[in-house]
Amino acid sequence: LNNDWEFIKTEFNIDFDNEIHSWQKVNIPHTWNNLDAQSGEGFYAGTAWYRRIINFDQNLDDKRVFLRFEGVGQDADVYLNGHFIGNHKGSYSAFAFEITKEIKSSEENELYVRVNNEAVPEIIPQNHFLFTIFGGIYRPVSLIITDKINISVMDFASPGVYIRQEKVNKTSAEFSVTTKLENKTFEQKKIKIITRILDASGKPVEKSEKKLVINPTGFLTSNQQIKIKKPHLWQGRKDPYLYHVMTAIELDGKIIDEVKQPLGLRYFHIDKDKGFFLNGEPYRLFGVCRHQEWENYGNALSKAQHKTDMELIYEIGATAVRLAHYQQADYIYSLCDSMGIIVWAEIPFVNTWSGKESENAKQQLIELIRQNYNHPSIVIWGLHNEVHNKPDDDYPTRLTKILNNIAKSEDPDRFTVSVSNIWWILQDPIHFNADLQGFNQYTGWYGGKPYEIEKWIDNYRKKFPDIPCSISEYGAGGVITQQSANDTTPPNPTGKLFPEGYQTHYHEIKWAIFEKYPFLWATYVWNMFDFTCPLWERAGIKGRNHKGLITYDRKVKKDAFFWYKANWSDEPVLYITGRRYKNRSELTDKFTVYCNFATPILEVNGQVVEGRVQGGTSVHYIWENVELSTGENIIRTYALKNGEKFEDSYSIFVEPNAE
Ligand code: GCB
Repeated sequence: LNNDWEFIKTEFNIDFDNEIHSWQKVNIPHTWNNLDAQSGEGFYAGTAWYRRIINFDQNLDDKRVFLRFEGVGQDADVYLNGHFIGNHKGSYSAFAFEITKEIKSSEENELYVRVNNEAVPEIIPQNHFLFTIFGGIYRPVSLIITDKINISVMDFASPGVYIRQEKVNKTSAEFSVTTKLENKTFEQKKIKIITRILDASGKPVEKSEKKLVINPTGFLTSNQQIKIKKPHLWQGRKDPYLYHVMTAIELDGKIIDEVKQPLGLRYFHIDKDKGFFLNGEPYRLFGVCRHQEWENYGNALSKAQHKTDMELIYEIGATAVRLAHYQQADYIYSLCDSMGIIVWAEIPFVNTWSGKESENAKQQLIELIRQNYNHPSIVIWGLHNEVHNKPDDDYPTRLTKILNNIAKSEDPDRFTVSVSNIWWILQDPIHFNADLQGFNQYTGWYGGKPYEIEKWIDNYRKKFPDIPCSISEYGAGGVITQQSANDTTPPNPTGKLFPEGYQTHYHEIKWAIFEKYPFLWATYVWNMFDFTCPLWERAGIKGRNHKGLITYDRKVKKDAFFWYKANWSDEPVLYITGRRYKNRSELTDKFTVYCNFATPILEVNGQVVEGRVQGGTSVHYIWENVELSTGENIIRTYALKNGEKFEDSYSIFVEPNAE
């Protein structure tokens, strides 16, 4: 139901106001904050209304009808033909309502949705401080029509089918397929559940059939145990092999409902000394965090935009992604499944707490898990981010204990994680609740120097040798229009200038250190893309967080992007940093090349430059005190890979004594 909606950004009364407003035509996905969040000017957090006419061109007498919203930011009241259908709180999870009784088959049906995106104490997140809670129906809306006996649509808007990988190894895979069924016929019925496993080419490889008697009450849970010998494992980026599970209901010899879900057979564990293991082999998790928003679109993204983001994350060579700070589009998790990128998924219990959000946090956690249970890429559920107790109130500890229990009973096979930004917090019991620890570690940005992280890691290791640790965020602001000769002094993190060169320097130091510590079970750059913070003004720019490796419009890969690509990816990378630092005033300067397949040569104005030194990792080459000429200088690097010549070059202008 994505086309032909109408919209007004105001409070509105369905009974009285229909004549006095002029509605704007919009399509879904839609947000009203696509421009004001990014400009930081006049950010509107409030109420808006959407409406749409639905016509049904089929007889629905023996059907059930549902509306499913994949994401509405953030408090939604749904009305159909004047009836209040339901409310959903939380911007990031899907929800579904049954509308069978309210629809009129032969007439126009009027659907109204009231949406509000004000931060309130009852809904997580509590504020617009770390990121924008965009307002709008910003993910697809579906109309689902089923028979009176169906695979449940209403189990927290999940697919109704849960594949639990119970015992997977290289020789066999045993898993259960649980299907939640409903019967609204008012009669007991005999049905058959047919579950087929298809290989990646669509060929059936296993089948399980189960006869059931379904009563016209409640959910019936059907369970099928399935075994595949010599399974083709899902092996991350190396081989993200996917089977599919097709679960169908057969009634009187006819298939009346069917759901398709992905199945990537894998097993994993974390070793406190050696980090993450996938299918019994060490598999290092390094990658980025991602927010779901683009310049001029906000969070109302098309599939193509989501795909572009995941392709960039794939290109940089990430093995892992933290989909922070909330549930993201189902399509994103599907792309992670098919690209082999390991996911940390989380709920938006971030930054602060009110003491009134527990019901909503529990609901969003159940929705996150049930809706995404079958994605093989997900291995970790995140419970909270930088939420700390107060001296006289341990509410966050109590709530996260409940959240952890929910995660464990919903899904006994994945890890839970707790995130803090202060390391001594480990003495705080909020951290005892989850399996794993994540630290948002910004040494070199919010205070200190980048290399101080090494001391931090060593101290952590001595103090907590048995508690697996990850760096859940690290990053530094970098603005491509801000260039400077001084790239090693940390800027003021709330100040006016965030030179790109400092961001590059910061990441060079950080990754060179992290690379040496495989006991860190994961590291995640904050962030893959610049994103909006409507309440911020940093680097002299309103409404933006600049820690992305790529600009908000996705047009420019900053230098630090190539640093990671050279270190992480198997694709050949040869890249000289500093191309946007065009106008310089010194006649000597430092040049840095990243190359992951050979030792590169550097030339300035056609002359080979001597004095190359190795930087922090094997791809990092530095030439200090390189002599330049007044005026234009051509900087060029080249290297050979199996006889093929790769090169990169740019020009700069030197004007001694220039400002
Ligand atoms: C953090 C938060 C993240 C912020 C980031 C920053 O620790 O978890 O949401 O965006 O710091 O840039 O300050």
